[in-house]
Amino acid sequence: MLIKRPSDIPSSEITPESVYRNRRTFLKTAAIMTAGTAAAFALPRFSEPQDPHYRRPPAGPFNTDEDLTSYKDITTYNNFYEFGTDKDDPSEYAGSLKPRPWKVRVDGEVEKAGLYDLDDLLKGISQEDRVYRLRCVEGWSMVIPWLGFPISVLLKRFQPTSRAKYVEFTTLNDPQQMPGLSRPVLDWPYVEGLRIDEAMHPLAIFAVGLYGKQLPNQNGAPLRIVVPWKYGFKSCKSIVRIRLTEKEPLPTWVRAAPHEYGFYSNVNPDVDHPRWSQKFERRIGEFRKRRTQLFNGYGEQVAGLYAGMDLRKHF
Ligand SMILES: Nc1nc2c(c(=O)[nH]1)N[C@H]1C(S)=C(S)[C@@H](COP(=O)(O)O)O[C@H]1N2
Ligand SMILES: [Mo]
Repeated sequence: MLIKRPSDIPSSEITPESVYRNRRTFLKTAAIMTAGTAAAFALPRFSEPQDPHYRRPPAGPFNTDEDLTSYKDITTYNNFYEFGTDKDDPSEYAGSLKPRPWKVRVDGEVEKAGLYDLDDLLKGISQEDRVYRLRCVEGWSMVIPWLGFPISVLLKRFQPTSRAKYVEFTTLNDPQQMPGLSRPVLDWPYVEGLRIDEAMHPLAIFAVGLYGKQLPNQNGAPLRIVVPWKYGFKSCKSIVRIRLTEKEPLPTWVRAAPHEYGFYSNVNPDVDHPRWSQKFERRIGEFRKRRTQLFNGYGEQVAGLYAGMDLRKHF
């Protein structure tokens, strides 16, 4: 495809990244016109640690202007038990995951059930840069420039029936690709769930990249969810199945320890985990702890989803 280079960009700024970004704008239009360009999400792979020319999207209601966590921290401090339980296990062992070709099964309460190729699903989706604060239940947080698109964009295509009240996401369960699966630390495969109105909220995204490039395997390649007002464990990674259901799904951590983890898992400094306080968090890269905010600071956008609900009971 021919790439036009706007003349207003000084040649010193013509890095692979900025070339890609120009191309991306172009492809966005192209995808709408032809509705069939798989290339819209053909992101470059990471070949260097972090592109120094990465330009973050502007701050807004969905984006924060806080300092970004470094690429190195984002990709070496991970929780992905399919590759081991230590934080540095995923970056060490996720090389065996093959993110392409990738199939996603869509079933349950939808008109358009089927086994879809991921690249077909990504056709015609215009990508949006978003910077999210991701939070983890262990009391740490990062600011990650995810690249993705609202979950609602795909869900609508599958045409949920009137009985669809929840969405369940399932991670790959292949011991050949995921060495950690040979140990019974969790009841595999890893499963997560959202109420359908939560999943349809524009802040809830499928992420396919970060820092402008393909999602590294240890971060949940090739497709994961990011729900920035919830604790990190809601972020189901390397998704192979999306099921719409009438009944509340049973997420892996709720199944493992129902008195410790609830279905909703909204970030809430006033509801302690039975074994630790959730009032403070450590931003990776910082020393002093920060006060944790209700809904991770996205209350204005999402509090309405829980109007009338007792968040202590529905934790
Ligand atoms: N399949 C799968 N998804 C998972 C996990 C996991 O072990 N397996 N860990 C969860 C937890 S506990 C956290 S905190 C986040 C961490 O995401 P990150 O490593 O991209 O920061 O992923 C979540 N998604
Ligand atoms: Mo976590």
